[in-house]
Amino acid sequence: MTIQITNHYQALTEIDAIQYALEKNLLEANQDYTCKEIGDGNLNLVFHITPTTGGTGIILKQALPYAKVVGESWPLTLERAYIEASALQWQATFVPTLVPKVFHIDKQLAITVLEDLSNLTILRTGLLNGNTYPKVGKDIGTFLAETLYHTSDYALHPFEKKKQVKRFSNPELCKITEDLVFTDPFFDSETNNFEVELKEQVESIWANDLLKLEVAKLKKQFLTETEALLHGDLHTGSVFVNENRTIVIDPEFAFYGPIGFDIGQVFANLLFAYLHHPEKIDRLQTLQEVWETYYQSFTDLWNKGTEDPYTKVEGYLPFTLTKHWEDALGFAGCEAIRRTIGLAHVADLDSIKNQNQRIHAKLVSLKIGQRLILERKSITSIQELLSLIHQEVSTV
Ligand code: SR1
Ligand code: MG
Repeated sequence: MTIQITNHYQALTEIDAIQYALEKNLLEANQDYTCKEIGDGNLNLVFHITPTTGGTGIILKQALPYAKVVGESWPLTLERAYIEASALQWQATFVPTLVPKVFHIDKQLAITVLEDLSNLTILRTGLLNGNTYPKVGKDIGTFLAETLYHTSDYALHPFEKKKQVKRFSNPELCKITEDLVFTDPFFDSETNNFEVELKEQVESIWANDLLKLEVAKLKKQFLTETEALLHGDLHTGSVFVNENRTIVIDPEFAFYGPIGFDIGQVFANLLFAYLHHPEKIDRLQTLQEVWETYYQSFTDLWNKGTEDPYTKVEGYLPFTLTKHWEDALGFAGCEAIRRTIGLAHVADLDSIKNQNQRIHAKLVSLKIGQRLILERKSITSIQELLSLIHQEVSTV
């Protein structure tokens, strides 16, 4: 039976997905195909279509008009699919080997067809399974420097920059972050979700006005600073890896925001990987490599030549990088807290089977999160950050 696929939005089934890809000449017609919906994220359908005889296929990603993690009661714009595809295409001009190839975009049906990356593993899963990826820290550091620098005022003419800020206006997805990362976890909100053993810590967070003042400042930065086109949701579930390749996927939260936000999300999610396997020190080495690569690559790009004459003024580059560092620490702190007690958790913490170890890891995450927010301006080096993490892991 064939199903009529119109230009009006409808959520595809596995059979529809094959038919759609055939109609759009994205698959060879004289073969049979198998399709499996493999989406394990919070928001979208992801179809993996392969020839029945085996081999590489394609990925067809379709946005749903609501947040899958909650259900149809949480409607969500379909425009995010187009924002994601547009971000991938722009990022590909700076880092073609670090993002997936986009084969096809359909604005009406909120579909993006992408290269098949099923021979790679989601970084979070790979790290949880105990694997190590020697290239990933440098690759993510490069991705951050290239995408953030080239989309910023340091690289773009002011007219072009403001055009891009408009193009990547993404209010609904930003609102999710504003609520779930910056607001709800710091108040007694309905969306929060935490184990009863954390209650005392959580209540002390809700009662800590000094902490909340700092989070308010970070949220204000997120709301108002249009420094660069961010990925917007750069956790370890947004990265595919194997020993040789790193591919950053899923920029549906892309928008113009503060540079430190992307860096901070990477820091926090590598911290979770370490808290899951505290014997695997390479997780923290990866974090260090992310920052050191970012620092060096951003510096090289800046020194090659920029739009703004002030970039030649002594002291402006260190001032800029210090801001990115301090912001990254603060945003990492918010991410650590929200993934521990907010709506959307991470498997790194939730899947720790031993109850005592799991609660310990979560308490450490909350403690480090608070310290990063409060002490972000006094932690001045990656070594100090790593010492703080070691100290908290061994004392809570
Ligand atoms: C309702 S969406 C929950 C979370 O999933 C996404 O990946 C983002 O991190 C968002 O905060
Ligand atoms: Mg995602």
